[in-house]
Amino acid sequence: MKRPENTRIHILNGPNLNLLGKREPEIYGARTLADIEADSIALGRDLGLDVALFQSNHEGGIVDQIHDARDVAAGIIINPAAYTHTSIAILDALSMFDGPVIEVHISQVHKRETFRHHSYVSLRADAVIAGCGTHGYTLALHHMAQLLNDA
Ligand code: CA2
Repeated sequence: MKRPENTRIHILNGPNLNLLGKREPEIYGARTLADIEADSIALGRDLGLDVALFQSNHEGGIVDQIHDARDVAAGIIINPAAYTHTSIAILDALSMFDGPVIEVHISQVHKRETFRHHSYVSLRADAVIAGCGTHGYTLALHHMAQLLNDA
């Protein structure tokens, strides 16, 4: 298997995900964002990926993080949280990123309110994972490794 030259992956998380593990565990699970960060960095090491995790409660903050990724990252894994359903700005920023983009939702958004069924980000995402809990980040990293190795 050919190894990618750039192995840096940015995992971006939108509003309120800093409270993961602290509220509504029945929907979002018990793991905190710090747990997900530690798990992702460790798995990244096994997969040959250099993983960094970011979170912002602000739409512009996420746009800035996508712009920063343009310069350094080979791929983006993003859970835009509520901005998934509203943000053309995040969609436009992702469209300016050249590498693979994987959209992750912890909950099964299609089983929830209808306003969660539409995603602007899905218009750019190369893959979408929803309803696998925080394990979705693990699945996304495995798929990202495959996409970069196949490129
Ligand atoms: O299922 C997902 O991952 C979502 O992106 C989560 C968003 C929601 O607006 C999307 O429709 C689906 C909400 C994130 C809220 O984060 C919380 C974290 C801890 C406790 C409560 C909410």
